[in-house]
Amino acid sequence: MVMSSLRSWGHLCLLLAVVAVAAPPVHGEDGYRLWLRYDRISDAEKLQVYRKAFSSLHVAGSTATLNVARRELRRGLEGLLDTDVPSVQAPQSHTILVGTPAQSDRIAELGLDGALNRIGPEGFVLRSMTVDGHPQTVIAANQEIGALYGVFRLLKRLQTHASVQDLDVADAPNVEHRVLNHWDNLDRTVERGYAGFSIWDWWKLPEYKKQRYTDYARANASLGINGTVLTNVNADATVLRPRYIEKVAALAEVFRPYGIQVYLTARFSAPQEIGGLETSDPLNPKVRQWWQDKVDEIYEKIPDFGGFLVKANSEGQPGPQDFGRSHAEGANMLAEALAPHDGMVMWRAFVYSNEVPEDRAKQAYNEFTPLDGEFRDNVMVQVKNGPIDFQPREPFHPLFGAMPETPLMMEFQITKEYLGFETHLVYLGPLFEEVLGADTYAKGEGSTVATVVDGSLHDYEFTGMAGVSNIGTSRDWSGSHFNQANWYVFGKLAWDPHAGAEPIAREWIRRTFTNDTTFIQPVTEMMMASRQAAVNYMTPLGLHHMMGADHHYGPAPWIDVEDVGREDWTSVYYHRADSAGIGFDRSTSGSNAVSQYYPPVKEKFDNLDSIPDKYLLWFHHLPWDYQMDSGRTLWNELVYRYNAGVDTVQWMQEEWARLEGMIDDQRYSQTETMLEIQEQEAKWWRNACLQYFQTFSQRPIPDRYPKPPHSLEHYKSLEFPYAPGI
Ligand code: GCW
Repeated sequence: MVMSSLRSWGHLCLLLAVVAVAAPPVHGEDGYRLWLRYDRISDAEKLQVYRKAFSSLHVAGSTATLNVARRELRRGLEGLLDTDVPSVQAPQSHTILVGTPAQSDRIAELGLDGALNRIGPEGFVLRSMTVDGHPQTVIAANQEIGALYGVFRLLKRLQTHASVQDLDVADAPNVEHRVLNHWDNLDRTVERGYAGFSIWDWWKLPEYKKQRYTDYARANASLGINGTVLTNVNADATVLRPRYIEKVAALAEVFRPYGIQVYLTARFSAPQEIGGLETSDPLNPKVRQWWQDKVDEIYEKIPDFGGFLVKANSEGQPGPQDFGRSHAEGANMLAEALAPHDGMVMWRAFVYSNEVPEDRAKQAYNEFTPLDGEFRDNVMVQVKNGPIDFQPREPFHPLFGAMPETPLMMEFQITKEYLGFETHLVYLGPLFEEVLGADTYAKGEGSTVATVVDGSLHDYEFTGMAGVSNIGTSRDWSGSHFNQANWYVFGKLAWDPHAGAEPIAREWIRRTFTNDTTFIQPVTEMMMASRQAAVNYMTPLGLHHMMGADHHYGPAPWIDVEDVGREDWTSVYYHRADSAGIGFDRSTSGSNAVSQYYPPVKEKFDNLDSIPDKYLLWFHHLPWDYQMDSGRTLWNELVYRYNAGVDTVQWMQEEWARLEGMIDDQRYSQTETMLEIQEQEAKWWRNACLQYFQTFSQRPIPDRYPKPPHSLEHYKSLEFPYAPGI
């Protein structure tokens, strides 16, 4: 008995040993670590080189931010190099020396003044130097936050197996305010959130500060994000009550060492709602006093409070126009209260009304351009990337370039409200890059949106970029592994709006998955193709706003006034399909929205010979038999595009299948499943839209394409009462 059980025990051990040896070296990953994965470097040669180059570290000073920098460096090096990298009192050979001249004479004496003078408060110098005969790697900055950014930069080099010899890097952000916008409500639901609930556990704050808050700050700092608006733009005045200000202060305290300022959304009617006043008129002295007192109260608890983000007179939100005042008068009142504390106002330009008898795409421009020059110095006007609403594709917003006297802040949406929620693999880098790279011609050729956003075009330093967050309580933060890339690319482009989406994708893949080029190459291609795929299977050729009403899930090109009560929330308002053709005529003979663009952009969009296909039906209503450059008729082109979108998703599935085994099963199979959902939904979009448009075009779907398997009635009857994000 004893012998036989010993033998089975032996067998079991042997079996386990075999399994252990045979198992792939990868292990399960739940995504919590994001791109900050510091596992032992797999390339033995690189490991040798890095170990030799970095044998100790010396972070000069022990302020909160420098302590974070030291911890990060140790954690990173010890993980990546899989060896002890001690903190030393006196730098030796191969020490990493980190600090600011103000904190450390050692740094001050390195002769880096010239470089430091060029990098501002948040930049850093990363340089290989010989100090007292010792080869060292120096990370120097004017302020501690720059040192932390430099630490992340060095660790990134190791994560991506880059060279660390002869380093001579100096970098600084091109945009001053790099801010996440959380559309998080105080009850922890998240408007347009697809990654669980809000990570702010308001109820337990201020006492209980979750580890996740620190991890959030760390992830953002690794990208250079330096601000966060904690609350939904559809605002709740409650957050301005004393009890909540304490809670906000607790979060601010966690974020401070990471260089992240907190902001709140200000509900314009707060003086009435929580202040007991009879009006919120921005010109009323009592109202002004109320805001000043409120702002002073906030700064007493949060000395580095960033300021307010405001959605006013838009989609039912209160605002200055309720009292006959302009957006500038409203913004300036808040700005005046914030100015003594160095706080700012981010005033959104996302305004439109169904009572204004004008193309919705034109309304923000019409409303804001006359106010150019009227805003106080500490106001930025925050403009969505396109004139409608974060659609899969829109031309750039014509306000960019059109308000030379007003700093304009870019607003991108990272959460994929209109691009497949959390499930679809859609990398937003190409969308962001397309918008930033668009030439407004405001001051002639080269006046790209990026030059407006970075302040260089109109010569101002007060600049910003906002991204509507895709972060929630989901273990992987963003609802899927690939959605993390959208947070990542936003952060990188906010730092440098001239950077490219593709290199950022590669870098993200290396840090998140592997440095194996046989994985990086196809996955980069998938990511780069994914946005156009979504455009194709949802809203090709400049179509827009055809999603389900309210929850915005799935196709619903049939939505009309009877469904939603107002024209500008329908689908039919935007595609205008009829027996003659399809598209919104915004040309000079239509709504004339094209004229909001500078020449020659205006002419380019106005003219059928020069307008790119991607914006065709945004600006023109065209007959079904209109001849496309491809040689196809418009109807056939539409059919072709919808199918191409599905094809690309299927290609992505095939590519992904070839990569099985190259990464851990957990992330592999999540992605595989998400792609299956995406394929199903891409087909659903194609089938429902073609079935619907066919009722107008009265033309057949060419034989080589699949026919919609269901009737139009079937697609129309689908309901999604618990769709997330509302
Ligand atoms: O895209 C729309 C969303 C709303 C959002 C609004 C906005 C926060 O559907 O949920 O409200 O834009 O940006 O204000």
